[in-house]
Amino acid sequence: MFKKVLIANRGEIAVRILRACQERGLRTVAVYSDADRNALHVRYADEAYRIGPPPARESYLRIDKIIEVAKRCGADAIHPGYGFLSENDDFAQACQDEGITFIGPPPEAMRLMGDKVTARRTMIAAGVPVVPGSMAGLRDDEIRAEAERIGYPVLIKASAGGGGKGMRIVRSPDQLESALGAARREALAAFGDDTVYLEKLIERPRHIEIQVLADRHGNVIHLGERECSIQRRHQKLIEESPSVAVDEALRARMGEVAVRAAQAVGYVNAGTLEFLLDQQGNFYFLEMNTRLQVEHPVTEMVTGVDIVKEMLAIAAGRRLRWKQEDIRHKGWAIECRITAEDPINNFMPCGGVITTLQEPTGPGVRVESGIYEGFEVSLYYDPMIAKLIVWGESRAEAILRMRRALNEYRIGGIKTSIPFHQQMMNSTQFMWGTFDTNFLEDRFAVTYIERPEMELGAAIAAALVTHERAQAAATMHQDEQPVVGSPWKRGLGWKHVGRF
Ligand code: MV4
Repeated sequence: MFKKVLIANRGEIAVRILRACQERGLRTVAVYSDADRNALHVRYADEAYRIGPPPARESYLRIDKIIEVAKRCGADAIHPGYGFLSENDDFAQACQDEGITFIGPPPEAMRLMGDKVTARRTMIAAGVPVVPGSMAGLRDDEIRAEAERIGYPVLIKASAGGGGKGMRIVRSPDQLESALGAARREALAAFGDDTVYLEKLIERPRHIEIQVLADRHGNVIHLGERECSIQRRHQKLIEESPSVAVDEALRARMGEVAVRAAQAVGYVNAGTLEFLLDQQGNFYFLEMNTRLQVEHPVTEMVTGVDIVKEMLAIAAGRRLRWKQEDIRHKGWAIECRITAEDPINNFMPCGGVITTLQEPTGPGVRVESGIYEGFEVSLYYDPMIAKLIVWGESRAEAILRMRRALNEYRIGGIKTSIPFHQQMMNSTQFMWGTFDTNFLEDRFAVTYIERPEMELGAAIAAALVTHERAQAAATMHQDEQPVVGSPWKRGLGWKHVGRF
């Protein structure tokens, strides 16, 4: 087992990883840029080393500087967190070459899943469902023929990158030529590569992802799903586990596919398979994240598994402690990403000094944060400053608890996304759970107050009644006795989600 871990990250995730290391009796090393000289992760670590000026490309992305610090201080393991170098196979390779344990997957697995076309081919070979589509690198005339074969509507996607850049929906042949031109131009500008490919458009999909854990001894398990459809410009804002759209049978199918996908690439450590789920309950591979994810705490809250500690154990060569049948799910967890952005002003990033801080607490409330009173939030990095996660016995209780926790949360001196989350938790559509990835763009403007005539209390009461009724109805169907049991058992599914 390694003895000293360098955390090659900053902010809330660096603090999160530090805590797991310290609870495992490991020495901890922080690295920081000049903008983070007084950051929380620097304060909490046993040792801290400056790696450069604020810009990430001169500090947190500098493989040479991070490896140099690790060698200088005798760190025998590195945890990359998420973002920055966490999916950089050159970094994983550099650690391996220097005899430093990389707490994550092997570089080969990163490479296989990092390239979208290779990942798609690998998944098809492994029998993982992918969206019907074309090969990449086709000429425009070949694409026209492919669009006819696939059948409209189709989606044009950029081969060189994700996040929605270079994506264009084409609903009829007459739109194809102009959409192709626009997609190629955007892909070239964003990725320096105008190669595109086609996929069948999945209308109003949900983004459902499955957490997997794989050890070095061939054992792979999944920890259930996370619902991540509430996104803005492909940035997740709210995640939850389980999903109202996934019942026990669908969870088992998605989990089995996710495990098979991980095995197909020789995956080791924590990883996440992302899927699109259509309105008929079919799911399709989207991509694999070969790292720990921001939203991992919602899975931890409903399974009781400390994913970061399992990453440490797996990296140290330990066998997984559980078989798939040992994994139990209890209750419902929701995470709200707290960002230094102004939701009333188009989520404009707003830095500044935090003049007051009152974090929520109490039963079922968890705050993962990298801030404190007096800390200066800089805009050199991602605007996410904290995550608020709650657990409840049911989704309705989790929503009520999130509402209570958000009302306690006070961050003075900067604007934050808290008002957006408060409005979302008051939204009857969110409470119904019938959203999809288009929800924010289509139907939820921050300044729009839904059904003002409906008293908030009435909306909450209706959510509670609806939820318990849906559970009881689902239970009745199976056991004929109205026992309100785990939401994991009955998966409300869209057909079950009640209406007010
Ligand atoms: C899709 C899709 C519908 N049909 N592919 C968005 C970025 C990249 N991760 C893939 N994305 C999508 N691919 C097909 N064939 C809809 C989206 C999509 C989306 C997916 C997940 C989460 C949020 C999204 C927001 C808009 C579109």
